[in-house]
Amino acid sequence: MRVLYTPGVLIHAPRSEMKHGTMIPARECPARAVIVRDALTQGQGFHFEEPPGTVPPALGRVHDRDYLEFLQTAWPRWQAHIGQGDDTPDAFPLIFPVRTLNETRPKAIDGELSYYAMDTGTPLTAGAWESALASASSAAEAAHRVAGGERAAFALTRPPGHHAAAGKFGGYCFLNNAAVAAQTLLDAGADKVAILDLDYHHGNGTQSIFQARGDVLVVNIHADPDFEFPFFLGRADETGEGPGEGATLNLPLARGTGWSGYAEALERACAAIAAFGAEALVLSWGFDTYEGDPLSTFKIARDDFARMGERAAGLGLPSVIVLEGGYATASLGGNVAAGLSGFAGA
Ligand code: SP5
Ligand code: ZN
Repeated sequence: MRVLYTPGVLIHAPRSEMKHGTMIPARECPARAVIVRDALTQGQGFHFEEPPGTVPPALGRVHDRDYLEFLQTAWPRWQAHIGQGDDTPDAFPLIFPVRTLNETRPKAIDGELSYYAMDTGTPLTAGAWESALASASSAAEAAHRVAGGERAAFALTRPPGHHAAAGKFGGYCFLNNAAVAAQTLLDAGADKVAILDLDYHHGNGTQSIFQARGDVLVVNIHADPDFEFPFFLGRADETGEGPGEGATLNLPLARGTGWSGYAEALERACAAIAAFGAEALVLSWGFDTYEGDPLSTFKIARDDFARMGERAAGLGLPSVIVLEGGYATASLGGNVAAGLSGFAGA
């Protein structure tokens, strides 16, 4: 299987994030990509290639122009605002345009951060734009390969992407790599594409980007937002709108779900994808469903990732696989290798 990887994904290095009111080392860290890279390098049948260092055309079709401009310029503006040069701390928003406030975009960088953020859990760093762009470029290149006839390609993306909406960052995500892959497949000639999101968390960004479109089916299997981040999207009654009515499927699962409950949802997801008539698949694959993951309540074992990959491959669709979450860093390389090998062996 082709692997799209560039060291550009290692530049974004957040210092810390908040947990229960105190700051802890950032969970979404460069070591995640390093350990996956090393596991696949040592594994069988993975062929590495670097994506081009260009902005993928699909990026401007899934994200707002003003948002891309903000992301690209936020760090130097934040740095100037803070006035500490190289000691500038990561940028965090402080207020949100919630109900009772209006959504007029402010001019100051700290106001704009709040305008474009969906949570306080996503440090914006000096390297955020560069790594996010490297990831989106990897996802787009993987899609090009698959559109060109390869059975499957894996984009080793970091930071992840599925929480990022057209004009919002959050949940460790800045650019929606899965959406870029799906749009690239469409632009290359596919009429219908399915996105299957297997991250522990609901992919709110991906759902919102495509919720009013009928050409992309978005299916999520995830922890029920009644008890888990992102809390405000991902319920079973969300089915899409307008031309996208019926092209959103949410399969929220209970706290503590293990393989049998997960496999049942996966069957439903695959049946929906087959019925939709997708010509290609984007697997938005997070490994934070793992039993050892610090963010997870699910009980998915390494062998289960191989089964997951095998089932997704059973759809028989040309597939772009992008990496989302997974924070049991020491186990992440082996888990991803198991999942991809399961896919490739099916
Ligand atoms: C891509 C991705 O997986 N993003 C996840 C972002 C989650 N951020 C919120 C984390 C909330 C942690 N909840 C406490 C669980 C501790 N057992
Ligand atoms: Zn996740």
